[in-house]
Amino acid sequence: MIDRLQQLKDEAITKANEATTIKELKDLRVSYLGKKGPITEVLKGMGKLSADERPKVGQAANEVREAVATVIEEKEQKLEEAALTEKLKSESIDVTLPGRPINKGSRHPLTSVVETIEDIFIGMGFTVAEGPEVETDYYNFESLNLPKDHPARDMQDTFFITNDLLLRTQTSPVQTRTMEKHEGRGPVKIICPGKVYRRDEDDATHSHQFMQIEGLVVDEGIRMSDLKGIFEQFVKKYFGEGREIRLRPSFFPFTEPSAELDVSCAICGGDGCRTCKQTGWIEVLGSGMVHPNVLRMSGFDPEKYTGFAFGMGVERFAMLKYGVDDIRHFYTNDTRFLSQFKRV
Ligand code: 2U9
Repeated sequence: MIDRLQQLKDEAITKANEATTIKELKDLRVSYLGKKGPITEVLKGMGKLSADERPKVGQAANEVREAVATVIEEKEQKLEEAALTEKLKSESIDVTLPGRPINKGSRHPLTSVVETIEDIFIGMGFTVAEGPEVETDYYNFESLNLPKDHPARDMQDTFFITNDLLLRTQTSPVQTRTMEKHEGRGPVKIICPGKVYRRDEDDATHSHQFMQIEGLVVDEGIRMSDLKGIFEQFVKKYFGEGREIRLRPSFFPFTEPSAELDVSCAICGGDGCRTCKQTGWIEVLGSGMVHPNVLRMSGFDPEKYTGFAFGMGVERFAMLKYGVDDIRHFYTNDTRFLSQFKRV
């Protein structure tokens, strides 16, 4: 019996050493050490042995079991280690390789221009106010001295949603809403950036959706010279030193008197060129003293308070700054256009 056990041991150890997979070892363990295995079979026959031989065979059987189990375990460990080494080798990363470049987006040029202009006005004590893009007829028109039958309403073809609701055609309603909140007490000193909508045919200089920045200053004793002083500072900061400005009379229903602001042409230095249409001047914004009707409707006493307001188109500023010749570039999201505005 002891010989048979020895033979089983040698057999199992050889097979374990030859095994190349964990599964083979598991099967070996079951077949040699399991309840139905040959070693158990040998032990079952121990009843026939003499009391003398029985403990010797029992001890030998236990030694065989232990030896086989140990060899299987050790081989299992070896195979596991080899598998792990193989896995680590196949998954190894060369940390010295250069990284793949990540394609980062960039700030939209209109956002950059809005932020630049906001910063300039914040530096002069203005705060930024925002409001809804879907407006009521009252805030978009009535509160700005444009009653229902006013001919100037035709100037801006409007996207109406209902009889009374519309997409704002300018950011001015934000200003009358802000004035209302002040309940007749100055000062008000705000700029209002945002999207506006007009039923224009899109072409190189018109877009049915565009961006405006409007400004409003209301307080006691505000005069046209304050407006001019703010413009001088603004032009110096946005367009750089050395540009002249001029105010040219104009008309808007919400301001009286009204004026347009021209800046001397940077391309020709005022001599006249294609960009300034040979005039030497470039029109950049509209402005004026807030109409007394507008002040009154929003709760301010026009006998006590005066104010100035202005409005500019952001796309126009961006086109002048970056030399863009078609407003539609800002809205077609062509990355060949947008990626040129990456900041370093
Ligand atoms: C209030 C009172 C007055 C805002 C003004 C303009 C003149 C103007 C245009 C510039 C180019 C619109 O985007 S554009 O087409 N805007 O010329 N805007 S005065 O006047 C206001 C605003 C609010 C309470």
